[in-house]
Amino acid sequence: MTKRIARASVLVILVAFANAIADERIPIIFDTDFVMPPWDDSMALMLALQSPEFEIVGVTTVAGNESVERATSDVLRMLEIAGQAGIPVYVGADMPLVHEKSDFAVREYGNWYSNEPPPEPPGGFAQKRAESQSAVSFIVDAVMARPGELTIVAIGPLTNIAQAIRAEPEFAESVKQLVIMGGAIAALPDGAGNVTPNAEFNFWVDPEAARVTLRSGIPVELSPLNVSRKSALTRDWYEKMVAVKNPLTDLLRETLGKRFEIEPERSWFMYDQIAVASIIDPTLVTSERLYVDVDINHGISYGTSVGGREPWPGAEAAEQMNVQYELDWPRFIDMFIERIQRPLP
Ligand SMILES: [Ca+2]
Repeated sequence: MTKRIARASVLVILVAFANAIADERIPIIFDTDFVMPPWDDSMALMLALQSPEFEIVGVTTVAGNESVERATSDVLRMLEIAGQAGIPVYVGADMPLVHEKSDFAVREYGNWYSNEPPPEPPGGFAQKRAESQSAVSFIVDAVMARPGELTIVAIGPLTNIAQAIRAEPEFAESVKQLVIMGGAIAALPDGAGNVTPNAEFNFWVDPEAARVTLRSGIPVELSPLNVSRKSALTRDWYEKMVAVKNPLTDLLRETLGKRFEIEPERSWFMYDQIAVASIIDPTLVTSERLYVDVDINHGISYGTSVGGREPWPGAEAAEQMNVQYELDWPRFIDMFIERIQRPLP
């Protein structure tokens, strides 16, 4: 009896302790055009999953790198591999708001318009299924249930976020923070685009959604190509990353490893991973407060983000936000590797 009471008290203390930790965690919604490694969204999710600073309230998918069906199928499998299949997944937009498939879109990187069934992810399709609630409905409900508390990490086209903003008038003022991987800012170093000369992929896929989102008044931390270009994932770093064996490094060996087998001397940028890391440790990046807006005219600058220190004619609706442009690469990659190598739950 005494033993049982003692055990019960220990349990009570443990639960209280767990709750105390839970209260300290940063609740996030992870919105992603997810694809398995070597693509960046999956490595960004690995970092988030392996970081006790976060409470991942849900993962929402969107068309971008690939179709939304592929994003959903791959993320469900990733959560199983990471031992966190309990995190709910919600299916989001399968097309941008306005942008239509063009010959240029087909030639360039990205497969957001695809209607092909998703290929089998490493290890086979997940047992786990997506929730029946839509991503937009979930995002709105989750934010409105905890006003001022949730951070949204948006690392794909901003289609779901723009729809959530439009769906609920009080949504924008109820989001604590929105961390976006997207855009390229010519006013800062390394600000060229990666799809068109000046437009970055996520913003270019859904420029209208990017504009609605940036103009919404949600406090934004922007992680554009300027800061991505300060990263350099080489074969040496990759080998350090996979030196410890766990299901995540096994997956990286199987996927990211192929890149370095084919092109051992090449280095790769990291994008979404930096956006996630900057929430855990804001001192990893240097930012400047800029007014940022997105061009939605169907001309040569479609999808281009423009940032300025002062508002300029035509940018009267632009909001000020933190724009990352410099990265402490050695500290970032050390942190990334250390987290990926931690034991899985
Ligand atoms: Ca992405």
